[in-house]
Amino acid sequence: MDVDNANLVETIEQLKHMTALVRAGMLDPQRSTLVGDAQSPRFELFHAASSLCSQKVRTVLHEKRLSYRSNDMIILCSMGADGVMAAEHYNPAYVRLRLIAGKDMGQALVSGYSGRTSVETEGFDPCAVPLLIDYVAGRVIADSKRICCYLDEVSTEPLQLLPAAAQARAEVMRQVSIVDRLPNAALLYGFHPDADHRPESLKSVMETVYDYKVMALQALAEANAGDAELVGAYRAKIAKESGGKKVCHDAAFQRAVRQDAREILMALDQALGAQSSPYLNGHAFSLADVAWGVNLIRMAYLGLASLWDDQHNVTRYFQALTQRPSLCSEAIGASIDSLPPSEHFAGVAQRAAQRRNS
Ligand SMILES: N[C@@H](CCC(=O)N[C@@H](CS)C(=O)NCC(=O)O)C(=O)O
Repeated sequence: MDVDNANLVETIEQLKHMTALVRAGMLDPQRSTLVGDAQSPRFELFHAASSLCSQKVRTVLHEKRLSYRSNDMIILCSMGADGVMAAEHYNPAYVRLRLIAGKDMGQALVSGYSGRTSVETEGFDPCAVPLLIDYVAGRVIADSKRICCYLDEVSTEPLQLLPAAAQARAEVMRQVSIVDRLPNAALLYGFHPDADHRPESLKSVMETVYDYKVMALQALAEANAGDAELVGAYRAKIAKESGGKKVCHDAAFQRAVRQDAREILMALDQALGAQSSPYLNGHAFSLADVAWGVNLIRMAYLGLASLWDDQHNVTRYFQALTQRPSLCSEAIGASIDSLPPSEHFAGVAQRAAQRRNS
């Protein structure tokens, strides 16, 4: 065995040890399952059924028909009899794994809140999902955009989600980046002053979400005071979530976020044009359609489909995307299974169920 190979074997063993620690810290072992046929799959995913970024990665894994170990984590903190219960992705074992991926990206840690979660504009969030492990390459990869591109590169069958031709590829990536910069966190967590259509039970969770997050993170920072890297990671996350709390009831901020989303959808309508193809890249289903599909489905769930009511190309696009089996299962089905029922989603859910049963 040469030196490189010996290093790789050691890295993989280390990763196996670290992921076992993360799994051991999850409350319910049944939330760790195998997806696909492989008994010992190449990939392992730490994610959450409800998470938008996780839905993008799972849609890609589904499209590629890849087997993986799935760890569906609890990403909400809750109040128990003994105080706040930290979300599973705040667990030190998981954050340590994520920090490896963060270093690989060379991005500074997140330092505040804008309502967006793009790593390029906000910095790296060390306490977030999804996270992918590749046990063949010995790599840990964070950030949904990066994970999706990585999977497309290492697994080219049965379809490529990034076109080979440079111009088409650049256009797909341009759209993926636009979606990545949508103010998704603000749309999910924020209280709109005049038109907040989120399910009531979701709104009530959002009233305490930031307080519980910050309490849990502060307790973790104190409990791990001897580990400077972990403390730095928790402090970065506290800065972000405290920023979120400050603006979640700020009417001007929430209106600006909604307007921003509306303008981005208007630009999408123009980019789609009145073409005959259902998808963005002319005809082939691409990573841009994965990203937009998951996002438009989330917006519909939140009661925001009215943002594109008057945009016929987006309306047609949304109809086409909600028929794609991968999006039906990984975004629509997963949202139904993991989020409170939404009256605005009933039609989408019903059509998806009919398709799955037909
Ligand atoms: N840019 C990152 C964003 C990651 C992110 O914000 N994940 C959300 C779920 S979509 C999360 O972990 N939320 C729970 C939390 O922040 O505590 C990505 O695309 O992976």
